[in-house]
Amino acid sequence: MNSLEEKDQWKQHVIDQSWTQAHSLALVDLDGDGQPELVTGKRFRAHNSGDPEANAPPCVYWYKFQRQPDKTVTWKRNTIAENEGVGAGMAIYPIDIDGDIDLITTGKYGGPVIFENLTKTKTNSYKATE
Ligand SMILES: [Ca+2]
Ligand SMILES: [Ca+2]
Repeated sequence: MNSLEEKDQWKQHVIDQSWTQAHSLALVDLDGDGQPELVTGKRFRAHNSGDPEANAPPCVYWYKFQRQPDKTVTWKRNTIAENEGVGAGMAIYPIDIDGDIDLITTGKYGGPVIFENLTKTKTNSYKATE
């Protein structure tokens, strides 16, 4: 047994118990401060509706975490969308090259969905063609 398998090597901390079925996770610096944020979300009716709250609406959230002086960590949830979700994957890339990182999720109501991050420009510079 190596040191990572030893009992009591890991302690679980739940970040948010207010929703269920979190799917993909990513750590990405969304606001450009040099510290990554946690991006995640859910779809609905996953696993043949066998998961808890199977029909709860999909969502995309990001969490800002902060280390406190006593070394505890706090997580503040922020909403990107509550009408689209995250399925089995997401992509992170500066799609609109405006200085911040954008997100592409697998969506729930159709094909992939881009969430344009407007942190740097405050204006929509992405033009989708259909
Ligand atoms: Ca950041
Ligand atoms: Ca952007």
